[in-house]
Amino acid sequence: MKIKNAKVIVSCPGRNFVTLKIETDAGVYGLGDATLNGRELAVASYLENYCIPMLLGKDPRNTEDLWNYFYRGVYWKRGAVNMAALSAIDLALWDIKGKLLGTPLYNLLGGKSRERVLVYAHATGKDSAEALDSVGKKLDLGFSAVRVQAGVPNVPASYGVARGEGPYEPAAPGLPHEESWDTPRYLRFAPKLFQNVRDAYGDDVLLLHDVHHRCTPIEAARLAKDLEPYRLFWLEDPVTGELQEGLRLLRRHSVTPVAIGEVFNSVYDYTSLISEQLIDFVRMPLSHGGGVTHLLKLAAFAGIYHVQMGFHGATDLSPVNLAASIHFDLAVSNFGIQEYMPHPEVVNEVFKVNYRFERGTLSIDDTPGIGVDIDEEQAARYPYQMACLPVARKLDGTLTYW
Ligand code: EZ4
Ligand code: CO
Repeated sequence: MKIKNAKVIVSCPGRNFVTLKIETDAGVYGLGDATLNGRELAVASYLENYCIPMLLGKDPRNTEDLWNYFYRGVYWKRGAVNMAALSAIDLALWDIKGKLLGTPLYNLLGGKSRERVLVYAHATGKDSAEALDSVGKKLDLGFSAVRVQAGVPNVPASYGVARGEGPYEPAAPGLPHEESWDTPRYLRFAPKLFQNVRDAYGDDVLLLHDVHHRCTPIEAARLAKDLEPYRLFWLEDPVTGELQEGLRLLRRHSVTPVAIGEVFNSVYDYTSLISEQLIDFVRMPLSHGGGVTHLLKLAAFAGIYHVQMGFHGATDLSPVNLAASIHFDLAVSNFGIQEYMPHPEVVNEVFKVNYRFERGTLSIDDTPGIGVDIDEEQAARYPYQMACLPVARKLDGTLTYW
């Protein structure tokens, strides 16, 4: 059996998605998500100019060998662009494997450890009152776990706050826009926000919060300690991911659980963090972290240390990635929670999805493989539009982490 063709489909139904389609001479094809928000065409070009010519003629069933071909076989390993491309290849090959065997992906990963996948929603508001209102709306929709973000008083454009009426969506058309940030104000505000949420909605709701890389280690330690009374499910990206040592300081001061790694792209980003027990949840998504092949190894390693999986699931990951994540979440024993930001309706014109939200959980049907399809004619109706994530500046103008 051979790979006879592969192509990259770039489409913008509301936001840009990069999809890899690998076709075999056995009459089945597979889909992988290669979307890298704000750098989409870099991955598309890498796939088209380098990876696809190398894939043609190879046996699509050899997922382990092909994974290594595009990891060990690439002298310049790792990196977001390289790994997004490799992840898409790996997902497409596992999709093919499931279709060839006539079984949904979760059966190839150990079968079901659970019937449904716990997900968390995003609550957001320009101030504390609006955020509280937003939490109530998510609970009304059936969610039992909610990430809470709110505009910080006297910080003009803080992270996690929707710009208009709709849900929070960070990328905007054109070159990067600028947001502002002030950590001292944030550190005073965040504990009050969570006090208000607990007072309003009680102890049962699972609460999450994303610091989005903004704190220094000592600030992160202060925040994690001050949030302890509100028993967060997790505190995400309290320090920027490349400063892994920073988490040691946080751990010395707090038992607030830590999730990290939505911008990581390798098992090797996690080995020290996990073996030194510096984190509690893995965020690295299938579509950036090397696909099913790499993440299965990471999940097994994490499980030994009682670290759980909590995949990134923002709208800048395509329905192909979300569906693959649900299969993975159903199967691995150390599943924790799945982020779920529903894609806007228009995305369903391009992608035919096989998952369903109900009572705070996602489930998936038993279509073989990943089970998501793409309508190429519809995809062509939504050509690529340049869009970027913001950059952030402190109030004095200094560029900081967004
Ligand atoms: O800001 O995916 O936890 N979720 C997040 C996301 C990220 C976006 C960046 O593209 O941090 O909302
Ligand atoms: Co995040």
